[in-house]
Amino acid sequence: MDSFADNNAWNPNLGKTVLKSVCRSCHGGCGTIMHVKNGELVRVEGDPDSPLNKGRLCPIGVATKDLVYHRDRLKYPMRRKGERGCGEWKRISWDDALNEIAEKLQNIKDEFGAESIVMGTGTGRHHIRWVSRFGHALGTPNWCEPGFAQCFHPRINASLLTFGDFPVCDFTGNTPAELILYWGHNPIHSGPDGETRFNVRDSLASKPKIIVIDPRETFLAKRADLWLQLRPGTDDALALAMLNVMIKDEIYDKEFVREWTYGFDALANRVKDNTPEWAEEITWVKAADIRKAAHLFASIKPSLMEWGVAIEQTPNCIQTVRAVSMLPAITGNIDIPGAWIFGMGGIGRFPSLIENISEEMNAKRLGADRFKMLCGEGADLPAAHIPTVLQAMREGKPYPVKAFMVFGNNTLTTYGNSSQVYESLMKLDFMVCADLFMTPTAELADIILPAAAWPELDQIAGLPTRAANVVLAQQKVVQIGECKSDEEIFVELARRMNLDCCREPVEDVLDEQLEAGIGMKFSDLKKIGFFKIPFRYQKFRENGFKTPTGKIELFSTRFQEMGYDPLPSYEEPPESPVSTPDIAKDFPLVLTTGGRIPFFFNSEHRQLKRLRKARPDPLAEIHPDTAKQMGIKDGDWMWIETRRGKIRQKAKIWNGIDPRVIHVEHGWWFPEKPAPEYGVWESNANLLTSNLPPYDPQMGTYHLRGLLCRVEKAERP
Ligand SMILES: Nc1nc2c(c(=O)[nH]1)N[C@H]1C(S)=C(S)[C@@H](COP(=O)(O)OP(=O)(O)OC[C@H]3O[C@@H](n4cnc5c(=O)[nH]c(N)nc54)[C@H](O)[C@@H]3O)O[C@H]1N2
Ligand SMILES: Nc1nc2c(c(=O)[nH]1)N[C@H]1C(S)=C(S)[C@@H](COP(=O)(O)OP(=O)(O)OC[C@H]3O[C@@H](n4cnc5c(=O)[nH]c(N)nc54)[C@H](O)[C@@H]3O)O[C@H]1N2
Ligand code: SF4
Ligand SMILES: [Mo]
Repeated sequence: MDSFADNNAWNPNLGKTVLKSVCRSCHGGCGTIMHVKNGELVRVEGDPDSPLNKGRLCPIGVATKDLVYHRDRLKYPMRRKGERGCGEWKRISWDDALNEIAEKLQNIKDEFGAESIVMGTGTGRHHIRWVSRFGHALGTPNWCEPGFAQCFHPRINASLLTFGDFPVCDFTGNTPAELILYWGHNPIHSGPDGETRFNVRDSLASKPKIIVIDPRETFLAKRADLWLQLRPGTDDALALAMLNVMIKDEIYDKEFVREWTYGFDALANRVKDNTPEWAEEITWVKAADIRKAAHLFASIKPSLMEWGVAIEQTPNCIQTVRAVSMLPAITGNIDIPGAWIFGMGGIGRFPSLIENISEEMNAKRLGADRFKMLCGEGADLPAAHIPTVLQAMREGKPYPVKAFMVFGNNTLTTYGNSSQVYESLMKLDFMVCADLFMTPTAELADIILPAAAWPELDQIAGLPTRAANVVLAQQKVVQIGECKSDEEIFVELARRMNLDCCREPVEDVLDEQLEAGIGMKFSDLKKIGFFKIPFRYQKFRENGFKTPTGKIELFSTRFQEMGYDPLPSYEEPPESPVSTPDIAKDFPLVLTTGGRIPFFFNSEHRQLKRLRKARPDPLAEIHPDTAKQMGIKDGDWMWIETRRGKIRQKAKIWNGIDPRVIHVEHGWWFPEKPAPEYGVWESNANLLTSNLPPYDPQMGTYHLRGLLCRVEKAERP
């Protein structure tokens, strides 16, 4: 253990043994108690006082020490010895690493412009906003994240334009929901984006009615009063049909709609032909069940909707999100106890430094010419369009991308269309990767930086994400090797490059955000661990909704201004039994990917023995009838193939999936297999998915769920 505890001089807590913090191994923010002895983390427990988890931790949280002290942690910077991807590395000092990065970035910026440097990151971690912040300080408008157009931000951006705010579930109030609708969401396993799986479990204690919309019979679907087993990728049609029923049968909240929504008649007109019978053909859900679901949801108050990432991973993502969000809206389940609520904003605006990006540079953001809700005026925080970034790496068009700075993303496993991603990364002049572990992606870098994990750094978290009703301090309790937090790395790079901004200490930024939110300094928040803001409902009654009309915009004036359809509509997925029957002859099954498992976070944690024991191999779900036709038995390996590629996962045969559908897990690589590939081409779901057009017109979303595939029995790998 001594190599881990190398350097404790930094530690202001030396001598103290019990500190409060917040787990950030997923998006959730479970309060923790960190037991530290002589600079070593000896125990992590759930904080019984935290309103988010009340003392509990999930299997990933329980494995925190295993993560922090894993022998494969990256502990010092390294430079690659040979050709890109050769798998040979040499330890270097932080000084050498940062100087070299600073010099290379400066040269590339001078020769090709700052826009040819792309900042990359992964899903909502502590440092996600710092990645764009450093990019903006450097002068590049280009930063990207595989979740942005495909996860959470479609819900955020569409909600900001529709509601003027982002709705979250009222899990910490005193009124439990009487009905919960889980739409494309399995929060018992995933831990919702920015709430915690414990809140979700607790919300079941009062025995609400349950509706589940999911192609798989999940834990919740089994217990549901109504489970709608839809065809993957057709959520838009289902939502429109539910709106149709609510409006035709006049079971919506008339008073709320009259006073607080804009464009109801236009919506009614838009959905008038989207009958349950129309939707049955598209979605495979019985018309009678669609009617039942609409009536059940509308007849109970408070009804709560828990929506998930599954509605965001098709090229009709934004209109799907909009349609789904209108169900709570027209039933008046908005900002009342037990329903969707709007946050108290306990954390002030993050200084993203976007003001450093000129109008001309903003226009150069890759994708800005098309996807205004991802890259431009309709985006909360504009990001670049990933397929366009990759094209710029490969082809130098519309301009060359020469450098990619990856801070916490396993690009080869989590971007769609992994083969094309690989081809793109191999064309780079310069790539840096900061991670906790060596990954197949990090192996392609020129320089690798050892990142600090959450117990090794100071940050703040506001939960639920964006709402920030509870503000928590995450504090550094240990130092591992030479690891540095991503935030510190950015500050050091900015100083070395003599940039005008992003140079102040990290704590100054935390103070700025906290003071604007809860009026407190980080050092004070650390002492108490978290701060729960007294909640107020129905804030819209004071000043209206923060939209141009002051109402919930069913007809979106901002969409209209941007040249997009102001009303939701259905779009058949671009590859499906309906839109491409020719392809379906060879690839007859519908494929969905990435349903979360409780033991791993996306591509992470396969190294942790305790978690890996629970899921040693990747599982693909298949119905017994389909498996029988292929001669596949439970536990057999099976090939899953699309037009893009072929992978092998183990068959899990069960009745909980439609005979026409296959589900594969995502994020798989095998840290135990030989470098530099670590088996990333064997079971990785994104060898099957597509990042090719068409994209969502507003958001640029590509296609991860509802594709076409075929399967056959495979030999053991
Ligand atoms: N086919 C398919 N693909 C998908 C999805 C799907 O459902 N199906 N889901 C998509 C979604 S919703 C998302 S959000 C993305 C997620 O995509 P990613 O964010 O790329 O996924 P992760 O595996 O969670 O994280 C990537 C890396 O971050 C490292 N890491 C963890 N903590 C830190 C840290 O503090 N600092 C640094 N520097 N590194 C750290 C981990 O070790 C890991 O290697 O995947 C997307 N890809
Ligand atoms: N333990 C753990 N927690 C996680 C993660 C993790 O990897 N592990 N990942 C984090 C991330 S990045 C995210 S985005 C969230 C995601 O968490 P969730 O939003 O819960 O999303 P998933 O579990 O990916 O998918 C939810 C459900 O959607 C269903 N589904 C698949 N295709 C469709 C479809 O076309 N329509 C509908 N209606 N349903 C469909 C799947 O069967 C699955 O049960 O979880 C986060 N939390
Ligand atoms: S749910 Fe998320 S935040 Fe809570 S213990 Fe598990 S990994 Fe940590
Ligand atoms: Mo995500």
